[in-house]
Amino acid sequence: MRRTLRVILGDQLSRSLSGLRGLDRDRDVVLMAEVAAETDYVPHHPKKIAFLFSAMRHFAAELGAAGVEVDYVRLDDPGNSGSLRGEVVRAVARYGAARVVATEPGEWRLLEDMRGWSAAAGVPVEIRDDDRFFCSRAEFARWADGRRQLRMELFYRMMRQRTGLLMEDGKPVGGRWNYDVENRKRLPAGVATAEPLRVAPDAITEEVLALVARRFGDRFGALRPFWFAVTAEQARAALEHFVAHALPSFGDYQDAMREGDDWLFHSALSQYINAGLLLPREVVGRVLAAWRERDLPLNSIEGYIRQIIGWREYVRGIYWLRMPEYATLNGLGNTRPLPAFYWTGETELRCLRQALDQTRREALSHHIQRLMVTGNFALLAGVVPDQVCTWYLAVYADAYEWVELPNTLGMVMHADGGYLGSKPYAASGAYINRMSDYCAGCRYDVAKKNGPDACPLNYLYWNFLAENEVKLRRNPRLAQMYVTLDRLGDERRRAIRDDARRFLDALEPWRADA
Ligand code: FAD
Ligand code: DLZ
Repeated sequence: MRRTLRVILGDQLSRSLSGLRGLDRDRDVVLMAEVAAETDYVPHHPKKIAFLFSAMRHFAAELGAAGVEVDYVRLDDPGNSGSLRGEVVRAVARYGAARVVATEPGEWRLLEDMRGWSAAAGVPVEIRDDDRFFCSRAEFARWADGRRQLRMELFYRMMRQRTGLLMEDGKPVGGRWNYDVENRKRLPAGVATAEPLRVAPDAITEEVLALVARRFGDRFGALRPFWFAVTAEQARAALEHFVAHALPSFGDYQDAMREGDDWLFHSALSQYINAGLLLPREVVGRVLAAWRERDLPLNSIEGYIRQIIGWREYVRGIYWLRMPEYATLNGLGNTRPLPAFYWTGETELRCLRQALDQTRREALSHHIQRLMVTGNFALLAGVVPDQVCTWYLAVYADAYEWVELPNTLGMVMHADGGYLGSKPYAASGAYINRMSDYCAGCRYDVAKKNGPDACPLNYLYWNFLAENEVKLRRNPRLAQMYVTLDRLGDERRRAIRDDARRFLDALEPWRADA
């Protein structure tokens, strides 16, 4: 009897994966491959590559220990063709496989490629749905049908009702759908925060770290210290650690930032969930169990569940609904190249320096840093969305296009004309000062509105509203901002424009080919 080849990608490391269902241990062979096409389509952070390669190698070993035959192609194996398609073609020939079974990938470009595998390998290729999500692509499309603009809050309520999570007699637990108003507290000085669980690298990880240092050591990002979990068991321990130490205060300080504090009360679990080491269902189940066991604050529990069954599922739905044209959108008509400091970290704005430095060290930063620091600056500076998206896709250990693109292009850059979110998350220095202690040590003065020492976010904010007036003035959520802009006199408006020009023109642009 001829064999079935089962292909598992680097972010499909789940034993319950659809592509593994019905596997016949006596006949089937699993293919996993480290390939240059995946390491190089954007300059991924070395820590992200090391995390995935180590997790892939551990997953292959686990399958092997469970009696599954695994063909694992390493990046430096002689004969490695450099692409997933090439490896599928080679493996089909090696095993005389009759067919290939795979789970749909998380990126459009790879799904397109996968659709060509059958012709290339000369055997049928079955592409199965990825059902590790709460909401299927078809269900999301049904929900979105006929809506000109989507709103996460409405999607989230539908998901709460559909799953019954945090529901009581058909009503939201506690009487409200959303406790976000309680989740915007500034972190008081002296409050001790939590750290994610750190796992020491084992021999497999050390071998991967040596490979990654050799091959990708010149890229943006520090490889060590490397502390990520690389197995499902370790990732579950990281989840337990989060639930024990950070979850109770997750809600209160969800939007806070503090100098030198990388994690506050965030879970640092997204890289594990997105690679398949943790399933969203088990994360939600564990958080709800902890709530019942320990009577934890509802604003933390609801806030966390909303991120997983709300935002995470919502952005995935939008990605598949709107690709491939979504990636090309530039609704505000931005033309400025990404400033080079995104890749060097060299900027005098302390908030940006902090977020960029953390990104370089850890290949992670928390949501408010991504949205309101690195994202807000790119929005105010009018950077070309495509270059911003490339940066976010490359530098974060949890980044795959299905989740990165809607967050960056839609939520941060408002490049989809308000399809994902009702208004741009634009902010001046006052927001950063309210939510962090960054401004105290900054070379710029957050209290000054104009001039060489003023916080650039202050004049860039008003300049952004002025420059995009035609597209944004009619947005009811920005009405008050335009009333204020209208009240600024001609002299102040001129100063805003001149300061913004001077500052933006002095930014060194990133050159992709440099
Ligand atoms: P927590 O704050 O502990 O949140 C819990 C979990 O909720 C996360 O682990 C994540 O799985 C989920 N979640 C929260 N917010 C979102 C969201 N907006 N979209 C999807 N899932 C969410 N998240 C990614 O997983 N991959 C990305 O490539 C990514 N790119 C982003 C780009 C931008 C510009 C922005 C603004 C956000 C992006 N996010 C992305 C969302 C969010 O910033 C990260 O999920 C979060 O910072 C991960 O850290 P954490 O695990 O500590 O999250
Ligand atoms: C991100 C990534 C990297 C860096 N390397 C590999 C790899 O060598 N082999 C592999 O199967 N997957 C890798 N991945 C994850 C894929 O890029 C991911 O599966 C697609 O982007 C779809 O989400």
